[in-house]
Amino acid sequence: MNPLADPTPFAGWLAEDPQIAGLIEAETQRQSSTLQLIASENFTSTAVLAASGSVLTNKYAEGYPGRRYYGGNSVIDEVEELARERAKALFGAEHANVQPHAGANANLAAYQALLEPGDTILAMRLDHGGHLTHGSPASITSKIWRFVAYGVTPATGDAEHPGEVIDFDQVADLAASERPKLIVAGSTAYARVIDPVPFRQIADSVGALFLFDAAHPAGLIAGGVHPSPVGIADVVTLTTHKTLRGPRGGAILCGAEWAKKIDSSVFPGLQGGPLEHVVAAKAVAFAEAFRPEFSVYAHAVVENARALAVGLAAEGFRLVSGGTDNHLLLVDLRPFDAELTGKEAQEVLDRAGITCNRNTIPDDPRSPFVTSGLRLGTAAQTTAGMGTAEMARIATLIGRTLRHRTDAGELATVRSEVAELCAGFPPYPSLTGAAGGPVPAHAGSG
Ligand code: DSN
Repeated sequence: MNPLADPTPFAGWLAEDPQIAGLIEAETQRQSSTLQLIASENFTSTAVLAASGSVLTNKYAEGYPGRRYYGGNSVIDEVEELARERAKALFGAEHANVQPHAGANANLAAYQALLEPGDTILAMRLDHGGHLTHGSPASITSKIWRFVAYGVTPATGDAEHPGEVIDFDQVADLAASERPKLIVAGSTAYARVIDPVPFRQIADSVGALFLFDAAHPAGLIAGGVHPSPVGIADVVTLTTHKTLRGPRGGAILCGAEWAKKIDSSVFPGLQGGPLEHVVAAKAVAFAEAFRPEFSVYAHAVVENARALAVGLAAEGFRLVSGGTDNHLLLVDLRPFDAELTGKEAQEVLDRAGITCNRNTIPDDPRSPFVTSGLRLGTAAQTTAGMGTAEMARIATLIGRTLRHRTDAGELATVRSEVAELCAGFPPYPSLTGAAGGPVPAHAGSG
């Protein structure tokens, strides 16, 4: 069968591979009938899906627009140039590199561009919310550079000033004593705004460079609900698939003075041929994020996270840092049930159709595989059209699931209530044949 003869890609084009077609269908149904609360996930538009499933995947394009190592790149050059220009316009950056395959690659490329092997980097502790590429012993970053870690202040137990916020005194003290070449801000599990200004001031005070890892808040920055580090940090790395709601991938923004070093660090320094189908999908997502409705969406993500936090607190959970300013919540399970681990909570919630991930909380006594915490995010279900009323309901469903976690009947009841709730907010009505429901926040793009 000629796949191009069939205009319905997801069903028809895969007819010759029923196993994969069936698995894609099953995953579409899973995403549509269960709650997606993993803070690093989202639902892209169908326009993003179309670009990333396009013939652009066929083209080798090592190099950059106008400077490729293979022929036939005139169209691809236009695609990548559009993606770069849209990224620059969206974030107000002088230069954009849209080729990193992931956020981890973007960070590695940025370190390689800014530093020499063995240089010192000051970054956030993994168990306080940092990322693997911020110096985890398991990451190659820690084998190439010397990492020193800062963390968050202790929890106070005081509702007015709960603590567990970035300890800027510690950042300043460590910067003064360790003289890092680079200071990194950014986190995967920090529920508060990360102000780039004090980081810049501390970096300047010791002559360090400053990298802001915006993997998580990129969409909130684009939507105007998180302060932009662009123009404050020397380099900003980001992922395109989290709050930014694009395809899975990374990007790097920087001033003109770093452009050449960043570009050669990504290619040929770290990667080979760029994934131009993904670059095209990034271009689509950057354009979508430029629309006024994306800002409405970004504000709704934060409002929903706050509503979910209020609901969870009423169920007896403790929110690390007392709440949230962004798209995610870090939940300390211990006050709810001292025996309940993050691992067990994640597994039980999965059975009830509530998808999230276990996460360490600051100074977690349990291992990263077990943990005492859960991380939840609202970016995906906000895209599907859910609002604060649904967040309140989700909080009670989480409470019920974990309270009755050994009761199979109750788990089945919650699962059917979750399916009923999700049926009103189909993320991909055109793929699942779902009718009605609120219009998804990305509607209009497909
Ligand atoms: N693994 C991603 C997250 O879930 O936050 C970060 O790379």
